[in-house]
Amino acid sequence: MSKVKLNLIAAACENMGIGVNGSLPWRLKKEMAYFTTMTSQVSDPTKVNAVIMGRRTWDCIPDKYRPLSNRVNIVLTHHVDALKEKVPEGVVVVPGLDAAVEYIESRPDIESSWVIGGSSIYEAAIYHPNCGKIYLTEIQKTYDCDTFFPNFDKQQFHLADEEDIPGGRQLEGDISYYFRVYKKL
Ligand code: FOL
Repeated sequence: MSKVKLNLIAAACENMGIGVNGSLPWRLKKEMAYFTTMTSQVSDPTKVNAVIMGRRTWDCIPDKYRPLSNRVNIVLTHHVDALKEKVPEGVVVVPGLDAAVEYIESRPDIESSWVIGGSSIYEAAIYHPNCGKIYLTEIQKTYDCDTFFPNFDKQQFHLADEEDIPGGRQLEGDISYYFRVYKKL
């Protein structure tokens, strides 16, 4: 029995779009700062968090921010040996979500684990027995997207009220969004 919880974090627009042409459809500075804070912050200063992503999401992170700092970066791919040659030392390459969970179980210094996309990895995480909470930023606008957050059964989740997470409508320029947290029932 594994006690590793997989939290998901994503920002999606009104049509549940999360990406277009291999990048984010928007540039929201404060929303990205929320992502950085949520995925980096630890309550035990001797520990770190892990971010788990698919290979395409790895590709979408700008070179200067890659690997994501102060976090253990775990990248999923069907071509482990090929990708291992291309990523910097310290980046963990595994063939799937179960292998990622196994790796995290072997690292007692990892405090929390964040699934950061994309679509297929989010979908695998939602149906994974270790699925925890979904931190979903709901952007109140429609963007042209080619990749989407998977439909999830809102019957199996409820909207949680979290301390420390800004509530209400967030405004950034003329774009508004909400920081939502869905907790598995
Ligand atoms: N979740 C949320 N809420 N917002 C997002 O934008 C988001 N993006 C991804 C996954 N979950 C998300 C995947 N895409 C970086 C770039 C793209 C990306 C995730 C992270 C990135 O470069 N992050 C840097 C900070 C960059 C900056 O300050 O502009 C980091 O250190 O976190």
